[in-house]
Amino acid sequence: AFEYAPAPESRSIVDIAPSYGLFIDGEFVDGTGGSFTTVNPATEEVLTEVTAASAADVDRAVRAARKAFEKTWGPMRPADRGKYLFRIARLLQERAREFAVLESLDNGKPIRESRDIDIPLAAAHFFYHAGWADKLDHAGLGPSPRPLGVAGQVIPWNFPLLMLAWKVAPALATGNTVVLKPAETTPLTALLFAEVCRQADLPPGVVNIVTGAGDTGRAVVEHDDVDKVAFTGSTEVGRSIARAVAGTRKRLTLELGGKAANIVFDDAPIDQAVEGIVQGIFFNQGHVCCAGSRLLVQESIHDEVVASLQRRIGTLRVGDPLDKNTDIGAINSAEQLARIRELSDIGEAEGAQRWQPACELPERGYWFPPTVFTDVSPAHRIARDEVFGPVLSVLTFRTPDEAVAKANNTTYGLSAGIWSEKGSRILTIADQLRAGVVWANTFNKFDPTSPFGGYKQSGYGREGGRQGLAAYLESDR
Ligand code: TXE
Repeated sequence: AFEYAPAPESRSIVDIAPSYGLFIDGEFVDGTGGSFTTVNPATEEVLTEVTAASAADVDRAVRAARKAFEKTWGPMRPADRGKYLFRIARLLQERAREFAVLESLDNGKPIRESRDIDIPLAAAHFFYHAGWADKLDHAGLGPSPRPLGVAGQVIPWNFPLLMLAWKVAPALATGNTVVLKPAETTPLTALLFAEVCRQADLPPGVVNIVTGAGDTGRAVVEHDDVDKVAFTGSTEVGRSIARAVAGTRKRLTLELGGKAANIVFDDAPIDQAVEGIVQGIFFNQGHVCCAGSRLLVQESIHDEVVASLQRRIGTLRVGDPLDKNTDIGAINSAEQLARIRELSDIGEAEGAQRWQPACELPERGYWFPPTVFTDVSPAHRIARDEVFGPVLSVLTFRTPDEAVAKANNTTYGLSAGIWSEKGSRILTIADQLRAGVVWANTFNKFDPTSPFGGYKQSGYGREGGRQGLAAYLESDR
């Protein structure tokens, strides 16, 4: 059986304290809401104890953020704000290995992904926004762009540091201050980020990190003195936040779930497409809001694509996130694993064919093998619901019109992919897809210069690019 053997040299480069406080007004402080533990999902080992912020603690954080907005960060020359952002970006680079190992320990994602994607992209996000800080006048967002004030930000567990960067960098670059709540299963890189803020001499109160579960998130969202709420997470919680914010002065952006179509035409380069399909759904264990979870393949090449996909999946290694050869790591939590199992079982019960490669999973920890469903009909739950796990549903189409109709047949609209040799076809189809991001002959590519966000129930507002700045400015156009 598989033995879990963490690479000791990797593990030893992070220094995890036995317990953590909240980061408020530039200091780590005690909270009054008790504490909770965060667990390594690959071993179920407790990593450390983290403070749960009460509503009173959140109030303290918001007051610190307000004071910093009025006294230091708001009045600061934009070029000086930019210098702080550059400093943070460089520190993320300098401490990249530490961040990568910590992220993989707390989240379960393969070290290759945290090392090559999560952490470098987080740094890139700060570099990009550092450059904007003194150029907002030229962003085409109105004559004299003004920050909103205090931003309350709630983020999920799938890309803990990267989602923090998506939220914090544009808020700071535009002159806002921040109270951020990381997800309860992955608070550790946000706490290391707090240390980086101190190292960068960021004025106290500009960034505050309040750890905790949904109650803490609710306290952030509902605080009277928060001017802007930014949320990434489930559609259900997003809906409750929209209700809570309705009728207040708060601005709101939501980045919610997805059920992306990855469309493969018969003229596509098959090997390349298969790589893209694998990457599209198995990257980060499928814990990706824009995951290519619905493969729409042209009927004439269905069998060939599925056979080639299965061969490729058979070579994927599932296991120790700290092993550089691992392709698929651990599922982030027992709850998420239960949700994936349930939907996968429903898929089989509804009549779709479930295929999984022969693969031995570690005994401890939360694991789910890469899974492909064929004979899927658009009415099946696995074709409609976000699984948020390594589960691909394969559907077919005959004509381009049918591909578009099926791709758009979802309540979501975050992303989509198109595989074809014909540029004109790609442009025509992309134009008809109701999705915020469309990739052509690639998938899951992210860049701070490109706005990311959804149509329909995938939310509203954009993150990244010039458009992402608008969400943090009074003149938001
Ligand atoms: O999300 P939650 P969960 C989807 C995915 C997944 C499902 C459930 O399908 O299976 O959601 O995941 C905080 N007020 N996505 O339960 O609960 C919570 O503490 C304010 C898609 O983990 O939405 C955490 O910090 N905040 C997604 C954050 O919200 C509240 C990413 C997200 O947790 C709150 C994650 C409340 N009432 C899950 N309740 C994506 N779009 O990428 C919870 N939170």
